[in-house]
Amino acid sequence: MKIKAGLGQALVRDEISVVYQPRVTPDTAVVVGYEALLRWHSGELGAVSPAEFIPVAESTDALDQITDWLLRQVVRDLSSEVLSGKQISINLSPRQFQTGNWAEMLRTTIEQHHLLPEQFCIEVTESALVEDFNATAHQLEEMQALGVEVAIDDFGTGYSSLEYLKRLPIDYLKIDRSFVRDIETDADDRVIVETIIVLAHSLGLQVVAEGVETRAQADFLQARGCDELQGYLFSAPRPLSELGLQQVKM
Ligand code: G
Ligand code: G
Ligand code: MN
Ligand code: NA
Repeated sequence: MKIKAGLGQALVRDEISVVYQPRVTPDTAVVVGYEALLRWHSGELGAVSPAEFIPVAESTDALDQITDWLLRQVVRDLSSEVLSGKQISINLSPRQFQTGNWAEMLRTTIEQHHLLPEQFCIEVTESALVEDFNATAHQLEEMQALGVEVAIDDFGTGYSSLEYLKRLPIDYLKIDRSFVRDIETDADDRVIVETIIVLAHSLGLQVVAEGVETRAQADFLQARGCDELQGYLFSAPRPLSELGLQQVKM
């Protein structure tokens, strides 16, 4: 209840912010893009994790308003030197494909600000496809027609049919960090990760591994041909002002 009430005021109280986590190439750790992630520092509750407040925001219209704000903030931040020429990934919750036309929102934003559509990647979880396949598929197709890229987030943790991969306009699969975490010790996780990479590449998709925390994980993923890596090994999500050129560890 407290979260729900606080969320209604969060934007006007300036308590919401955005942080960026780099996606890097496996060999030289060159930053190719950033994932934009929401942060809420509530006056009453302190820092509230998105894992806690997003599900609550989803059940009101707060999430659409906050996402709207996020998109505008990202557009402002794109004019900074550090983000220029980088692709920004934005997360949309499954339910948002039923409450808003995000393809249209992106089209208007891109036109108004003379941006390149390839500068945006939309991340959706598999559950978006399960909850309302038609609405989600339609918007993803519109996004692809615009030139915006599409990623399936947390891949392997949902219930979606592999057939969706064939039928939908997808550019990236993001391997969920639960499969990456124990790569060094768990032979099953290694096989799952290898298989996701082979599957994605066979379908012409690129692969991003999430939650990369150790050099050994990065080396394994690189050796298996994973296209991009994301995780604390390279950088935690940080505010724009703290994104430096020297932030990424090799
Ligand atoms: O950043 P962190 O690991 O705390 O995020 C936890 C969860 O919240 C992740 O699943 C992430 O995708 C989600 N999340 C963060 N920012 C956004 C956002 O802007 N929109 C949506 N829908 N989910 C987000
Ligand atoms: O579900 P999604 O992929 O959008 O979640 C992204 C979240 O994962 C970010 O909010 C971030 O805080 C978290 N995250 C990013 N890198 C790492 C990492 O290396 N390890 C762990 N445990 N979490 C991470
Ligand atoms: Mn994500
Ligand atoms: Na994820």
